[in-house]
Amino acid sequence: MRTDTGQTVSLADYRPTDFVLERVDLTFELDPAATKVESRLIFHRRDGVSPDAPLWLDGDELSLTALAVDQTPVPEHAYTVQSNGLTITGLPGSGAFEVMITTIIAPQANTKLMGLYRTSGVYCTQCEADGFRRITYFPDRPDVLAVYTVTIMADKATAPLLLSNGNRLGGGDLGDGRHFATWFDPHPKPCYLFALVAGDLGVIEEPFVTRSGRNVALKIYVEHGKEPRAAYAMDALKRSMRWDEDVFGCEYDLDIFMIVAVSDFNMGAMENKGLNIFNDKYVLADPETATDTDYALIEAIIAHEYFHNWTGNRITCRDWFQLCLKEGLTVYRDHEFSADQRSRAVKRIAEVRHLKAEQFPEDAGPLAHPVRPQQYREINNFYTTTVYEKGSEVTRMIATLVGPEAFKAGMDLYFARHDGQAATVEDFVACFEETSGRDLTQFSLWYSQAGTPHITVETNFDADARTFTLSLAQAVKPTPGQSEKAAMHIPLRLALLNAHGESLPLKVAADADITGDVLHLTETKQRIVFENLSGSPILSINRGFSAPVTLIQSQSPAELALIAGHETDLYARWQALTDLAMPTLMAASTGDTASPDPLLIETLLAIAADDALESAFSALALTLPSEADIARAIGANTDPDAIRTARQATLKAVANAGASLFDDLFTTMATPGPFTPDAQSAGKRALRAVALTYLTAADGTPDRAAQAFADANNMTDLSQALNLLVHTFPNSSEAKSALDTFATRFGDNPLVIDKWFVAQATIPGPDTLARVQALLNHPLFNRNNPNRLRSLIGTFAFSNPTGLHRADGKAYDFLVDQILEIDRRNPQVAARILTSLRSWRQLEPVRGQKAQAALARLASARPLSNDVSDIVERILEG
Ligand code: B3K
Ligand code: ZN
Repeated sequence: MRTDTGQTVSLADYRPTDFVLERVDLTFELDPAATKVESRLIFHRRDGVSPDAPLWLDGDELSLTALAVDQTPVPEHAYTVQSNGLTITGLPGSGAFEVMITTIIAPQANTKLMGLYRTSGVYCTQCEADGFRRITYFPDRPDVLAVYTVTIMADKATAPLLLSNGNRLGGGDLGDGRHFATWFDPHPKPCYLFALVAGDLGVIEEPFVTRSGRNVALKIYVEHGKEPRAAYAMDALKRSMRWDEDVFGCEYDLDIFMIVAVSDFNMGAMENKGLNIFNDKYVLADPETATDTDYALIEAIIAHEYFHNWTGNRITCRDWFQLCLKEGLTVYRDHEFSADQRSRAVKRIAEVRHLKAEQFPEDAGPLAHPVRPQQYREINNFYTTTVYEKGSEVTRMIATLVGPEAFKAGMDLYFARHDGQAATVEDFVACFEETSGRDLTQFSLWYSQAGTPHITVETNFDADARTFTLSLAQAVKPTPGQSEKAAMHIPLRLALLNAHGESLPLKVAADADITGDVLHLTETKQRIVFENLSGSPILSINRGFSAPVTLIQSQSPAELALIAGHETDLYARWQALTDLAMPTLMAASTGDTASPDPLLIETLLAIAADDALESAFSALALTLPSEADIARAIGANTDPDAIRTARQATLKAVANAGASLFDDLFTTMATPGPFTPDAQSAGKRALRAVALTYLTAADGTPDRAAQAFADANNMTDLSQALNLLVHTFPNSSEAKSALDTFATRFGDNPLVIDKWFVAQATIPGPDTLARVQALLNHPLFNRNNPNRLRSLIGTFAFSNPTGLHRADGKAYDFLVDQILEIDRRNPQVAARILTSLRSWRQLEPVRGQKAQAALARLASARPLSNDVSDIVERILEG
């Protein structure tokens, strides 16, 4: 384990390497305990670099057994091995030369799951961000692009399958029970996109013909016996490939595209060139074991990794500070894909919910950082919702600002100009400036300035002048390292509605900064006057969530109810409902005995009764803001128990008022016949689940949920009933028996058992800690598997506010003990779970102090990985 404190890397310090890497030849002799890696690298000195400049190669936990330059062993005095790399001196002053390096690594001892490791007997790799240096000494940075040839030798019986990037050149028998295969990837790539898989796996295959006529073999590798469960992923892959051709003009560029599903993986998936490696959770699905959410995630992640082929692989990042260049853009592309495949409005609401639940707190807390950070200690801690989801929103705002034609032309220009390069955010933005003629200098603050802008909205109607004045003020709170903030360019879509909810024409002075329905807020304070209005209009602002901002606006319940009931923009309807519900929920949870606003109940029930609405939308609209949403709205001094009590009371009040409507919905939203994962059926199931939740709240008994559990014929209905039962009546015999039935039925399927862990880890209340502790010793739990760790410990930490924030602080101590324990094996997973404590300063003082003490204990523990120490120090400081 690396126990050093790690060095801070700064964007300002970027400079290119002294040596240009031209070609890479790798040979692997695979062995679980001692894999031999022979690497031949062809370099030449970059123009202008001093002839005696040494060559630096990164390395981590490697054992060097041979080193030669141009076939001559390097004498000892001409190289130095350090714990983090290798320096070679005395290299040729000009021309190309070959460095040959042999290292020995132990895949089976690799518990960090970075570099080459073993999972269920299969060799596999994860190199992004800096795992390649755990395979061989190498210039492990994304701006070093080269063409790779890879030969893999392994035991034939245990590893009949030998895969790497690119196209397979050939292979054969080595005689001694071993065999080999050679792969060549013609596309220059950085080493983080390198991949190797060797093992014994099943496969499903389908042909795909690209729009220019290239035949591509699509292959998805899974554990033997699981092949049928990869069919949906294959379907999603084909749809993604076609969509990327149709919408972005991006065509696939090799003869083969492979996906390998593995069961031990630190994150969701990895876009290695031609050989994506996936957490099997995001590949395997069938109606009996996967929920609608699982299907939607598989579709999105398959698309995301595939889309990286152009945004990430063909055009990669100059350095890791530019991570959003590939991640934010690719998330934007996968969001657009899902919107086209499903319901655009529902997808948008889901995106906003996710952004507000995950990214807004990050941007408001000690881990806040710009979409393009300025420095890092551990790059793996920057694969955040800010880089990904806010990065996607920034791309979306560019599309809004420049309009669809200039956006399309800008993307085309980006692909044409930077193909084969390692690019920067500036390169990307310049393309849209050129195609639109718009100056995006101020807009670019979205990349460099952290924090969510808060926009204060004030309005005034002048009946005599028939004008409606909109006064906006923007501010961004200080974030770590950034105390002063400049005014940003914020695109706000808006409408003025009449009393029937119809949009009125937007008539403004010629010099007003508004194009179509997009208002450009660029000043700290800005005022716009709308003219020619016969009555006071109702303002609907930030429609479609055109900018990732927080609005501070006081609209009356009647205005919100009008928007919630009649806006044509469904996102705006959903947002207005949330705003309508929030005051009651907040007041009740800070001690006031507020009963829900009758207008809220009336509006919700009108939505429940409106069968013209998409059911997926109604399901979202009828779901009250979560406990975490309420905590965020309150901001400081939050008491999770009081919040839960308030939310449950509101739920019950709505349920009582609408019991018969919910009863009807429960019946009419049934989806008879065999399960299909399409969006429409999923929407019906979601709405039926919401109805069941209200009905259960109205009854106050576990009966309906227990019946739904017994009747369920698919995993979506089954797991929803299980969660409802277990969360609402945790100690009932019905809950216990449902948990037992579930475990017996799915005990042989770890991915499904994760749902069983999640259901229990998220039971509200202080007793869940003991339950989670007991489950750590359950035979179905496995400490070495990241999915198990996340489903039990991760969900307890992230998704159980009343459990984690037990008033006695015991859950904080538990979490810190677990993080320390996980950190010894897998620092990345440990650091990720730790981020669940980032908002500790918002807790009421007693809980806050206990959380702080636990964090301080973690910070002073040794050994501590660079990953965990970076996060804990920032959480405590910020
Ligand atoms: N690029 C990978 C994430 C790598 C994370 C490294 N710690 C998957 C993705 O975003 O598509
Ligand atoms: Zn990605």
